[in-house]
Amino acid sequence: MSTYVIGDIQGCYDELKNLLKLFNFNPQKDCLWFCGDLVNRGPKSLDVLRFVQDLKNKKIVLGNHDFHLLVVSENPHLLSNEDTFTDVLGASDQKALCVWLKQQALLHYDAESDYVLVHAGLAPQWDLAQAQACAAELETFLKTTAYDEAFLKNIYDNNEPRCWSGQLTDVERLRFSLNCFTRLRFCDEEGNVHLEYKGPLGSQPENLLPWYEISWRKNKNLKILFGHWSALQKTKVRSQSVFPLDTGCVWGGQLTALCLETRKYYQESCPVYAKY
Ligand SMILES: [Mn+2]
Repeated sequence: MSTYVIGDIQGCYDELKNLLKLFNFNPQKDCLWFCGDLVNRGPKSLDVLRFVQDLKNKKIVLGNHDFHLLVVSENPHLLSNEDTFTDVLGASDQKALCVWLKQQALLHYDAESDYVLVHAGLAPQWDLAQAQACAAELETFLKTTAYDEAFLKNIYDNNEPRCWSGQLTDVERLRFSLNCFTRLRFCDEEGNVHLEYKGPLGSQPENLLPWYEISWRKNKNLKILFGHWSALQKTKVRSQSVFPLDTGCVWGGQLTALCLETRKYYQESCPVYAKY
């Protein structure tokens, strides 16, 4: 049995099927881990969701696009011109797929291999236990709450608070956790999360660093698998224990898989489905 971790698919279903052929994926024996953003921007979000849902051996963490689909499915007016998951919204199994998607994790930790899987990143103040506690709290909340007006106002698309503390209120803590797990890219040395800057690595404001380069980061001992950051090439990452897997398939890059047992990478090239 092998474990393959797959980067952001974003509806690139045909490329996913081709990628699996590159390592002769055996659904009875092998396990697939998905680092989130299964849907949106690409052409076949519905096919990806149905395929992943039917898999026998899998682990999934939710990304910002998956979460956006859940929000839009309960609040159709929030659909934007760039969203391409309308195939899901009109599907006979839309409701079942969204109920299933809501049950998925924000963090997966495998104690045996010591790998952590998240979509975007971990706050520098979090050690494994704190990250797991924050993920568990948020997972319970997301699967039981209605994505109504109050939810949109209190939790969704809100960049505050910027910094972790044990003194945060329940709502602040949920918001901070959601932002770190699904949207994080840059922090400053004081540990504040900066979500506004979305430009390329290297051109960021001087005080900002990729979250995994914060010198005192309390989760440095972990091997972290993540997606979300398509501009990030493995060669740009100095840490040996950080594994970026979003190689921008939807933008005409590749879809990437990493075999955890062999540390071998597999890549399938994609056409340009979306433009900046
Ligand atoms: Mn993302």
